[in-house]
Amino acid sequence: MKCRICSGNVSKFFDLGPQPISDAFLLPSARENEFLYRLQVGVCESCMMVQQAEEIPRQKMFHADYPYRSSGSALMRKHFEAVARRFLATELSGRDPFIVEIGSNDGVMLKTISEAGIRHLGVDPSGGAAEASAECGVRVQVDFFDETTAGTILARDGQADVIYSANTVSHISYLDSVFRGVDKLLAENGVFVIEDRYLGDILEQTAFDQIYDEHFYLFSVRSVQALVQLHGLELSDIEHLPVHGGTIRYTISRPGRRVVGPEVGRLRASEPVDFSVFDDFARRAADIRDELVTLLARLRDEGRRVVGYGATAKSATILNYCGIGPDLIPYICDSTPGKQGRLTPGSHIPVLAPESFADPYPDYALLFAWNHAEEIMAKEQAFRQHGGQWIMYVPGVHIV
Ligand code: DWN
Ligand code: SAH
Ligand code: ZN
Repeated sequence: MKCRICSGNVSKFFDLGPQPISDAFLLPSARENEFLYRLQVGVCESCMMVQQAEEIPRQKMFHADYPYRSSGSALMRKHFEAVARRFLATELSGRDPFIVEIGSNDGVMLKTISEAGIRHLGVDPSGGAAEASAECGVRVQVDFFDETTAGTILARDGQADVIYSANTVSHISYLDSVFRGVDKLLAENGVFVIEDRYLGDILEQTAFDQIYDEHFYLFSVRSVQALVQLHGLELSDIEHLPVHGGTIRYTISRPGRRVVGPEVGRLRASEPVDFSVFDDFARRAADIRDELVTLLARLRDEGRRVVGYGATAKSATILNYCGIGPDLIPYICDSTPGKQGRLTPGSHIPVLAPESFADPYPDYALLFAWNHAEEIMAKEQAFRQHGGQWIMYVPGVHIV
């Protein structure tokens, strides 16, 4: 298999078997003929980019009914407001600045930019999310960002001082086209800022649920630096952030335009070069699967009720890789309107509104949205007061 970035040789290290589209929550009547594909990941021996073996047509994942809404988490709303405020105070403080966001979803970041009266454009193919962002005053183009889209934006709006993209660039297999687009659209002294899940944290926590269709790539400093250089740009800074279980914010600019920060070399030097870490990761993931399934089967046999919390995209990987269905988890509570009343993809577990959680409280709740543990546990304090316990599987299976 050839690397999608540099054409190097990709060595496969983890096969997660047949998997559905992670955000394709099914209407109860539509459970037949579900689309499945084989989820496998490998690492490029040349540029170290971790990537999937199979590409899913982009329209199958991102369309009018794509259900995820970034604003569903108070923590993420705060995070993106801080991002916007920082841009307003720095990169966007000049004359008539312009910012483009790739994957703007429901406008969680651009809302603050729009309120400040700054020229902006969100690009996102998911029409429902785009509609929600337009309702809060965000200008949005319902489209996949690529070289063609970039050309259209350039002709209409001119160059961008900031191109920002959170949890989206890793979702795009055709990064050659995206980077050609960025190169066209970015002003001479502009910055391209990317935030994405960090491979180092995924390996350390054995968070193998971060591998699913949308996460086509898992980024590291080494692989992003190689990617950026290949397209004539420079990785000038990185920040390691706690959100989504461990994220890196990469600041990319034209060569020589910015001073390269010391963190880039420091974190890069800490990254593994020995491929055995990937095989170890796959082995630990299989152990977690066995432990989790054993625990859930034991609790069921003891007559305990276990329900799920947070019908995340990540949960598709756990549920389908472990073979967990409604016999072990009768339902999952989730606050997203577009997921409620539907079945989880592949595993066909009903998704109910959070109000069902207390009706009555289960003995245990399996927290699929483990990256929002603090927020959810604070919101659901009464569960613990009723004797309920949370089951976690990152890093490793444990009960809190
Ligand atoms: O990268 C991606 C990230 C940004 O979002 C996308 N590919 C898809 C998606 O991934 P995810 O579904 O794993 O993201 P989250 O943020 O872990 O999803 C949290 C889920 O939990 C949502 O469905 C909403 C739900 N939730 C809830 O029911 N109550 C969340 C919170 C905070 C709550 O209080
Ligand atoms: N930035 C938000 C949303 C992440 S979910 C956040 O961090 O919470 C990923 C988003 O990327 C979805 O809204 C999806 O529709 C969008 N997306 C996928 N491919 C895209 C592309 N080629 N161009 C722009 N957006 C894309
Ligand atoms: Zn490569």
